[in-house]
Amino acid sequence: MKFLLLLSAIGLCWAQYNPNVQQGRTAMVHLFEWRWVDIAKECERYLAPKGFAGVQVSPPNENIVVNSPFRPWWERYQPISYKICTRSGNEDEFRDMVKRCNNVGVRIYVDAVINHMCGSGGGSGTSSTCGSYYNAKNRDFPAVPYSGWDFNDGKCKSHDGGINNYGNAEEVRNCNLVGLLDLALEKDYVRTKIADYMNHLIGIGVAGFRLDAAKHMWPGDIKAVLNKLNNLNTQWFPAGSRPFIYQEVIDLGGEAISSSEYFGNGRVTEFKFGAKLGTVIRKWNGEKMSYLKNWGEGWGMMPSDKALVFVDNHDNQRGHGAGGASILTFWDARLYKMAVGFMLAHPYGFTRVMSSYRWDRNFQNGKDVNDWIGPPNNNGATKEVTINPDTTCGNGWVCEHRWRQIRNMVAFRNVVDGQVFTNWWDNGSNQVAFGRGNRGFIVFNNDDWSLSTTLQTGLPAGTYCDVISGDKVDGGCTGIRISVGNDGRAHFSISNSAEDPFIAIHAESKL
Ligand code: AAO
Repeated sequence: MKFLLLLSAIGLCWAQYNPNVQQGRTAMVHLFEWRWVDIAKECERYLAPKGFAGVQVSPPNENIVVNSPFRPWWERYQPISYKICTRSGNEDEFRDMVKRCNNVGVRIYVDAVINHMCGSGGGSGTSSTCGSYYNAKNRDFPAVPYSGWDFNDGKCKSHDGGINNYGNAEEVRNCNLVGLLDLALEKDYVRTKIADYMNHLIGIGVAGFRLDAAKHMWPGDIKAVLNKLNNLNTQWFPAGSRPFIYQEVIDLGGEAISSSEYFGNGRVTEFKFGAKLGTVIRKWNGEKMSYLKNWGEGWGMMPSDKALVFVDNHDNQRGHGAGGASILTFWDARLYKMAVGFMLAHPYGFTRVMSSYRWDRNFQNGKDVNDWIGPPNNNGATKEVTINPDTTCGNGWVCEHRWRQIRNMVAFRNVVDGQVFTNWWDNGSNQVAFGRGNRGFIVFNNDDWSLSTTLQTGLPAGTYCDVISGDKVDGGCTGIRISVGNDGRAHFSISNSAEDPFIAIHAESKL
């Protein structure tokens, strides 16, 4: 009995950190601003066959409609109600997506905006995605319903009701983030309304949540909400499964609030990951890839089993949030592929791949004045994600997750899952290599000269197909071939002017 209690205690402790993925899948993709009908198709036609574990979807609940004169992407971070009704689709479409994705083993993680409602200057009326009435000035959201009692106006002590000082934890958590009406999460009524919304989604079959603006909520208040959540839907998950939780906390150091305060609730976004990796791969501040030997905790990041990691996210790819200029995105495709490749090959953290749309960037004094532009659309209606004959996406969707190098590194991560980080090699500069047990090996050349060297791969003898320059197809290889000898050693040469100056081989790319 004691033993059983101990076992279930361990199970419970691990619970909210566990992404509830299908066995052998290791990476999620954020399909930013996609419509539910397109995600359902993508799960079936691409994500499941390629081994993606899950999808982070944009907030599904009703939001304010901002016409100024065009609709910004960020209107979805201004809730009006918890009805499933947005530019991405209605509740029927959401249900159909969750069902079809789960049926092919791809999980859905919801971006939950529960810290606040719309901006204080949001006016009143029915300019919302489902037409629900609201009055921001009176704090009136009858479709939930919330009223003046449910907000933190009385608690916030800053002179203007906003957050001006990130050195003051109370201000960060009790005041309005960029003017967004801050919910009073210490109230059981508010906690219950939020939990009802999340339980509605759990009932539909989602596997977990990104908690938006978690830094702006007290960890204990989040805990109280999580304690009200149901177990996952047993149609797809083992009985007793808990929702996966990852909290958006930006902690680059030097502020009042640190990531570790949130570990008890679930995983936390590690923003140092993309900021530092971008700096290294850009070779800024004297950084070199050889310094990545102790990447992870050794670089001052949180424990691996608490971290949700990514190279860029929907904020910092356009100058919102944190991270700054070092962040790599699809706009710097060559360096970006190396960074994502490094992330997916390295054992640190649970990984999230970004999938974006293109917009007209317009830098004025170093700031992109078009950082607000919403998804590809016709008069506000989000455009379909069309698929070109060469498998890339049309209609303005970038689909980084379909780039061969990125898609094949997701497969690499699945193949090396659970294997140790080993056989590190570097040239003291920007040529590095490492393996994962006897299942995979990767080599980078980010120097301004060629790499030509023989390395211990740890892999069994044989000829392997490099999954960066090509694919293994019908037993052949459309890219570079690497032959590993009986001693596990192989010769690599990578020109510094190669289209993609890195090579990756793994157990399933063996010919
Ligand atoms: C929009 C308008 C606003 C308007 C508001 C209300 O843009 O002008 O006042 O509506 O009408 C998104 C957009 C916002 C948008 C909002 C609502 O990004 O522009 O406001 O929807 O429509 C902070 C939060 C973090 C947040 C991030 C954007 O901590 O939670 O700001 N991210 C999430 C979402 C995001 C969303 C929201 C939250 C709101 O991912 O998409 O906003 O739901 C410091 C702090 C960070 C802080 C940043 C930015 O970072 O540490 O916590 O993030 O400042 O304010 C260095 C430092 C680093 C610092 C950084 C930037 O890198 O090391 O610590 O500089 O200064």
